[in-house]
Amino acid sequence: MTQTSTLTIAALHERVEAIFRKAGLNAVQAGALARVIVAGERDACKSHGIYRIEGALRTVKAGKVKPDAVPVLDANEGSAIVKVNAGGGFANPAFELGVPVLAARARTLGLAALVINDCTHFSALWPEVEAVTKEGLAGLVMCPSYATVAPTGGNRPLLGTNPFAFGWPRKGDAPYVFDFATSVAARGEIELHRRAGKQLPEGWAIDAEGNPTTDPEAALAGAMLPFGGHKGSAIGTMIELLAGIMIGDLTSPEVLDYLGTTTLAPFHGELIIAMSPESFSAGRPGDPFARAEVLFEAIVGQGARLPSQRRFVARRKSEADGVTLTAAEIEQLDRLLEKGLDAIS
Ligand code: NDP
Ligand code: PYC
Repeated sequence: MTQTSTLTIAALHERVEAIFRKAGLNAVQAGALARVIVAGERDACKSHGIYRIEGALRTVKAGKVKPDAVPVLDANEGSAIVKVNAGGGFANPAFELGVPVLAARARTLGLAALVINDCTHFSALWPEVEAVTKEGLAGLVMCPSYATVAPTGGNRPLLGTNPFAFGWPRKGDAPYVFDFATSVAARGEIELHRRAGKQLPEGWAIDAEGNPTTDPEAALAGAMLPFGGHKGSAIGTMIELLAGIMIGDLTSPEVLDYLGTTTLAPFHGELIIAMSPESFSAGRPGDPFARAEVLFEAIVGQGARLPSQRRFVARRKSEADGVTLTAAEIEQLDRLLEKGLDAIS
């Protein structure tokens, strides 16, 4: 049986933050990264949990992200568009800086957008969309990645795995949140299959010759496929347009040109849109939150589950019992804490 250790969420946070500090990240970068990575472990989202630490540190070591960056807010007074320049650092502290201004603006204007430029982004989007719903607002979050996905009908990497998240606030309940890659699976899942020596499910990827493959190595050398065929391909393209070109930042193929590899975390921009359900529904019959509950009850009433329910169950368990890690994962954390960037090949 695999040996395991259980840590409280606070203890895991302390360890992860200390690893980033040891690697030379300033407090604002290390704190925000630890929050999002520990949230991934807490919610049983392994593809964006502690597994991502090495990738983040590899990107620091390669000089492709600034460990001491301090994000700068351009509040653009009165405008619906709030901007934060991440200054070449990670996206997470930039988001934390911008979200209170975004929320205030969306409450005043009914709708507002937060543009993050010049950031490195490796994390799941649900922590961000949940932060928007915590403000009583509906949210959309999206960003490109790097070219690893072939457009439907194509045979070479072009689009990113381009994650897309939506959140709706619920009074007295966890929000309705979905968050997924616009590829069949996140690239992190392919890498986790490779590490575990497992074959991929059919339909996830093609090899370098454009033939279907279930071999993770061949998939990493070839291309992933969009979810839902031409529909996912179009949504992935929309994200390149809105969260790349429209905000004056890099598209996924440009990111790959810039980095020259998919072993580092991608450098690009991010778009977050916040909407006030009260403002949009003003003057119309019915309370939008109460009407949303009717819809959710009808979904659940058919035996379906709401997205993120698995995460919220995992979260409650972690909050009560702590987060369980394997001996290999604990060893990896100890090694990173002891050696800092020297642990990264
Ligand atoms: P999944 O396929 O694991 O999950 C997608 C969403 O669907 C989740 O909200 C999930 O909720 C929900 N869901 C899954 N099964 C059901 C079901 N049976 N009924 C209802 N809802 C369901 O996501 P991906 O693998 O595509 O993406 C994983 C993560 O990777 C995302 O968080 C994404 O942000 C991140 N990512 C980040 C990238 C980046 O560049 N930063 C790039 C690509 C992905 P639940 O969690 O409760 O199961
Ligand atoms: O899991 O696809 C992914 C991913 C790419 C960049 C960050 N996460």
